[in-house]
Amino acid sequence: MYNCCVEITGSQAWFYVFNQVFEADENLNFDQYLNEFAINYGPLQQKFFLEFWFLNGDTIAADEYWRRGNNRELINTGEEETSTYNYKGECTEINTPWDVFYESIYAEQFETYSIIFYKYYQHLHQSLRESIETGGNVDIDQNQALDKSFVDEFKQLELLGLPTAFDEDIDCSDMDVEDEINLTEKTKHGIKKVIGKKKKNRKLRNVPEFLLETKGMLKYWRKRFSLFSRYDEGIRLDCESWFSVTPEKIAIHLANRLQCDIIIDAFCGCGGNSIQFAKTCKHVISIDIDPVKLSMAKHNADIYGVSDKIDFICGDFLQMSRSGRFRSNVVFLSPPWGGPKYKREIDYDVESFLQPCSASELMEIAKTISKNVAFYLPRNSCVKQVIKLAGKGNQCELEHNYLDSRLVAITAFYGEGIISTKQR
Ligand code: MGP
Ligand code: SAH
Repeated sequence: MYNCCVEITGSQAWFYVFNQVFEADENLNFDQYLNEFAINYGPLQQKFFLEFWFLNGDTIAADEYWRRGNNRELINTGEEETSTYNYKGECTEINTPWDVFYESIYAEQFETYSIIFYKYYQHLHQSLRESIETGGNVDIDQNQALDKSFVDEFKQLELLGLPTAFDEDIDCSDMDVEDEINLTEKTKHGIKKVIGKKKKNRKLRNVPEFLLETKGMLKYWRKRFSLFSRYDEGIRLDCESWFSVTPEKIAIHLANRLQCDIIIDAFCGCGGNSIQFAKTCKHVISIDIDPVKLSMAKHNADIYGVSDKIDFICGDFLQMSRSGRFRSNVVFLSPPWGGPKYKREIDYDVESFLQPCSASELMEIAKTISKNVAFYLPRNSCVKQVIKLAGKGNQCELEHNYLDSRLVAITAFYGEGIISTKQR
């Protein structure tokens, strides 16, 4: 019987990342990549997981140990409410010896990781195949190289509703807490969530008025601590920034990858990326066309104690870069994608839908400043277009950024200075 903890707000989502380097050759035929991936599926998954565990294992285990032991709002979702609490209603897992607990978390994480890895494989497959034979849902067991038992296991886990922190089919944005509970119970195929009383009666307090007034915005507020862990210290965001800001765990990861002397954050918004860049880079140049966002970015950077490392510049990045005044080691691009409706596209055309201009124009401009460019893009971007941006004969590293089982965005890296040299 599966027994898992589900965090309703999703604010403690774990971050998963997968990367693959592509060559932008003449005919952009990716069958070779897909075949290699399929043949090496098992070892690749193992390798990715070990890297992930090496970096995050201790933190995850320690965090889970604390959460299961102390936080009563985390709920046992097993059929029988026996394993998390004893008959007195006290939490029992805190008494589990550390090494036993650590092993169980390792096994749990491997299971979750396998599912996300499979989703990653599916996504790559769908976006790279010339034609999608199965109507957009490529089944891994079509490929003889893969183990059928894995597919069965995946389907079983999916049926059981694991992992559940972010569920792709459910938009809970405009529901009150009670609705959310009912809906979740209905859709989890017999997995009963026991929701604590305190949570049930919770009122939506301190929600900015404009988020309540605009349909579909409340879900971003629910994720506020995954956007900024120090949200409660007075973080300021305007409407566009609520849905555009890079979640903190992704921003931290990108900042570690792009560590350098000078980085330009060409579309800095309210500072989600700039703040983290300031922690790993010597100097950050943060540009935005909107003065209100820029002042919010400065305020937010003050909260994180890093504003002295950032130059905030108000203006149009396209015009400013043409002036030839800027030099940097890396340029980071996270332009507007056309609002939350970007996800209506099956294959998001980065040449038509990005603002303020096409991806190739943006790339051309960025490359006049530095040959190292990182591009934060929609998860449904047309991957072939993204790889093509590297220019014939050059490489592009594609990185899939997941929070829990949810693909949040894709980051593309161009330029030898930032493409990871690790062999996959
Ligand atoms: P989302 O798809 O609107 O959220 O944005 P979510 O929760 O995946 O929505 P759901 O309805 O599918 O559940 C996901 C992430 O994409 C956000 O957290 C931002 O980091 C990023 N993002 C979204 N938009 C619309 C933009 C944008 O216009 N520009 C940039 N740079 N990032 C964006
Ligand atoms: N990465 C940011 C979010 C960026 S959203 C974060 O994590 O907080 C995209 C931003 O691009 C918006 O703030 C918008 O004001 C800005 N923008 C749009 N056109 C621009 C232009 N021509 N030059 C500079 N900034 C622009």
